Amino acid sequence: MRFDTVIRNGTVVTASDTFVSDIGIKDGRIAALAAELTDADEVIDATGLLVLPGGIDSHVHLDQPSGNGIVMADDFDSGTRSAAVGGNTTVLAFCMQEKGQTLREALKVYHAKADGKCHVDVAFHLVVTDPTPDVLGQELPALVEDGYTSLKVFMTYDGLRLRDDEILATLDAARRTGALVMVHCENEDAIRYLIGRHEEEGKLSPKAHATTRPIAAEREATHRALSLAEIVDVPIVIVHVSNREAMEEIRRARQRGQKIAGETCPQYLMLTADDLDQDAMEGAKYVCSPPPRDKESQEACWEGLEQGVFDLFSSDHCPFRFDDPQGKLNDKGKRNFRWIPNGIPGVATRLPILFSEGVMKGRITVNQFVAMTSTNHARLYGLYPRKGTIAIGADADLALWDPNSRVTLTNDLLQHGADYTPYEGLEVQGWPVRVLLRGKTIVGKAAVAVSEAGGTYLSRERSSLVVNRSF
Ligand code: DUC
Ligand code: ZN
Ligand code: ZN
Repeated sequence: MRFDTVIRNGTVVTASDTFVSDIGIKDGRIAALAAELTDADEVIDATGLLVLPGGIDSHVHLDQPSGNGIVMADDFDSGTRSAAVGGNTTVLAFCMQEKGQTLREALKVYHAKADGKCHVDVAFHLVVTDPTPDVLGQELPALVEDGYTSLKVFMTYDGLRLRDDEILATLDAARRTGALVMVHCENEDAIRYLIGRHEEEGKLSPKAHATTRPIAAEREATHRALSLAEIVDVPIVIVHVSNREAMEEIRRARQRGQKIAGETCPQYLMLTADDLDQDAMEGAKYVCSPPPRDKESQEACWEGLEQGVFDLFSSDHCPFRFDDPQGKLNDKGKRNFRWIPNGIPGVATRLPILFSEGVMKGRITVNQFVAMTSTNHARLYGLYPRKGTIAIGADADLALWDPNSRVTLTNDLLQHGADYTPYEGLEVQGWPVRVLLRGKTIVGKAAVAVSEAGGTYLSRERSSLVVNRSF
């Protein structure tokens, strides 16, 4: 067979194996894995490089309206460009239902935001904020059939949070339709109470964000979400876990026999609440929810990755500009932490940070790295085996990774819309030197993403956690 592209002499890494092989690519897919493939229009020499399945980041926020004049720093153009620079070939973004809006109306809005703008492939999770009988009984079953097979519910934030009875109804609808539900676990009433107390005491600086959202508020909500899922007998994903106590809830639920997926994020390995406690408003750069905790929590999150409590390592990319009245330093936010938008950028730094801090420091294997940054995302969100692995027939979504390249992270390198990175100055070892999306190079030398927006929308199957099949 003559190939469009052959990648020669790379070390191919999947979630289970590491082997030296050439890769033959034809019509955007992997057509051959063998030695000595030569007959191709384009030959890429990958000697000394790892060839990884392109990263799949199943937790990113792009172009979401954020209220109060706040504007997210990335739309689908800049956010997916930054994703590509960081070695990703697929992102799953959130489609936020406004109250009173149908899910179909919300999807129309988000498809219009994304169509023609994406540099990597994209799919949507539905965020259900208004679980009316029509939404759950009529819309959701049809949307799952149409390939929107996951949704998120919030236990915090006024206007987004669902009551327990609404969560139960949503989980039950998910069980009937085969959708997978992601849950943001923080106890809103406890947080509101603590915000009130902090305001009475005049504690209004960014560090109060962490003390008003304590570990117990996350642990309690995690336990409650798991209990609600147990009551209606449905799998769920606990997203962005920040600490040991919430993680242990997942472990215990699994021991009871529940099907649970767990997710953690770079900020819970790399940052602590002390980062919020800095002079002037610098701490606002690190305001995200749940907040970064302490050193012990970082250790716990590493343990969760090493031991498989967490299946997913996602960025929770939720970028706002810092020095901007529409971002972190909005007028109200400068006076009171509660108005600082929650979220930090991270879609480009997720893979390099986990590779450098996890693989290079001997905490996880390179195969675990691939599982937690790509394969498990594809399996859990219905994209496997088209995405998330290197196998005959899979999309040729590949990150050519130089394990010896040392890079100092700077904001400019990341090509996102934010004016800062929480990881400025961090030196990482390991970097994606070339990224291919369905066989086409989208990031080449010097990490410049091509300007053409070649990403497509992905319709998805049901989650492996729901259907429980191995192929
Ligand atoms: N939850 C998220 O998942 N992302 C950013 C903010 C939040 O609360
Ligand atoms: Zn969340
Ligand atoms: Zn998020």
